[in-house]
Amino acid sequence: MQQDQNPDESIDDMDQMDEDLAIARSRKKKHLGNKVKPPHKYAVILQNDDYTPMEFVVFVLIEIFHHPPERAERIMLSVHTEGMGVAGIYHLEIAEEKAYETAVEAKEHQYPLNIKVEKVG
Ligand code: TYC
Repeated sequence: MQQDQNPDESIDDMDQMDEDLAIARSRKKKHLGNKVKPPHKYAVILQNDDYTPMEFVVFVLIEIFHHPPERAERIMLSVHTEGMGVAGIYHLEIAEEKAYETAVEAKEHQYPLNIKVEKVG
């Protein structure tokens, strides 16, 4: 049976392919490492206080952060007992928008609810 390549050439080809693959992978890595970084995420953090009603915090977590009622209740209670907690994690503009909306709503009711936006990681 005749082969169109001798075995030695075939091994050379394989070596070349391995080398090409290694180069392609290293280029891809460099590309990802240097240029295409995923955007940072930001946590909207609620702080506990003694005056903002629990129902209001739950309302904000449902209406502004779109949590289902049971989770909103859980987050609020965790902020109440732990001192602070994460309402949600978003890209910067969305995080700031939600923090602003929450602050406006709290101010309208004259509640001292404190909200921060913090970079994650
Ligand atoms: N500690 C408040 C109370 O007892 C409730 C509360 C929860 C306030 C979370 C702020 O971010 C907060 N009424």
